[in-house]
Amino acid sequence: MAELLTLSRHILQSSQGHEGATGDFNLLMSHIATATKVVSRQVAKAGLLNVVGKTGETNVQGEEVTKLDIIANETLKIMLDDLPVVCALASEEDESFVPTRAGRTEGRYLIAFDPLDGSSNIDVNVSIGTIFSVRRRVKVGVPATEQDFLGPGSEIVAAGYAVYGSSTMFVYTTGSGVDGFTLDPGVGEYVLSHPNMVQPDRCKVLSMNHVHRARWFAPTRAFADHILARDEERYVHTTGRYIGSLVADFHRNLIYGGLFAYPADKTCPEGKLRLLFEAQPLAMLIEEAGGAASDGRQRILDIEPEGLHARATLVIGNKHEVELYEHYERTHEQ
Ligand code: AHM
Ligand code: MG
Repeated sequence: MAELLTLSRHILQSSQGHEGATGDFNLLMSHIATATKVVSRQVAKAGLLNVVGKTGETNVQGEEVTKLDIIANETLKIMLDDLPVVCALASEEDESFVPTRAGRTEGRYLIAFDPLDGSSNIDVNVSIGTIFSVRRRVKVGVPATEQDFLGPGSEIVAAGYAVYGSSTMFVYTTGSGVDGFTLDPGVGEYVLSHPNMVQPDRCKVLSMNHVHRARWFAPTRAFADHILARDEERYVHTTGRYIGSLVADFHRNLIYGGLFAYPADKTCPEGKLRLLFEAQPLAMLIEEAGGAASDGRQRILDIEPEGLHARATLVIGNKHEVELYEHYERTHEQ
């Protein structure tokens, strides 16, 4: 039998030899991974547990909240609350960040997460996921402030996601490449299945919600038309795929090559996706995998969010197409 490299061993191996490595960070990563296993089980059992469907409430974004959203959010918070190394947690589902019980003043790390991305797909058995990022606090010994979360994405020390699909995968980076693990439900462990993930440099997939075309600004329309015209050899085999779960669209494009774009438009002038909870972690992952992420004007990782729930245009995938999008932003009037 071939030797299986589990996520816990991988985390341990990756940190060996790192100067100042205390084991705290490994513990934190392992806790995040374990929390996603619990969410994965909840997602798998959703229909059975009668937790599918809406609660009838709206979240801070004014969107309907599904029951699983709440369950995933609570699960992550409970599982990360007793880690002394974690100072505070910020969730897409909560208006403010929450200090942890164990590390509220001394904890060196802050975690931001979207507990269940793609929640409109829960009721219909379509892939959804959890997205997270970890940053180090500048100052310890005092309670965290919202400002501590609002640095540019370039300050993130680890980012990743779990995607709950035909199998559950955990993909993460600590700044030296991207590795993907598949959950073996028999042993309950994430096992290395996609070492050193690099996005292929081909635009196999274009992921945009073309139904929104009428509300797109001119540069976005010009960009999409450029690719859809298929005049260039590079786009002859490009196809369209749009799941409506960012994390699943991203995961597919990371493996196949391609671009995902959710632009600001006439209805959402700030964009829909959240900088802190969605754009920053995926931007770190794609850059580590050889791709790029932009808001059309600048690198996502250079933007400082104005608040926990700040939104942005997200254009993410192959460098070539990200630069093409930026070209149309520069050269076309809105
Ligand atoms: P969510 O975090 O509430 O699930 O919302 C974000 C989702 C993304 O996963 C997805 O890319 C996008 O919203 C889909 O939006 P639309 O239906 O407008 O295309
Ligand atoms: Mg989301």
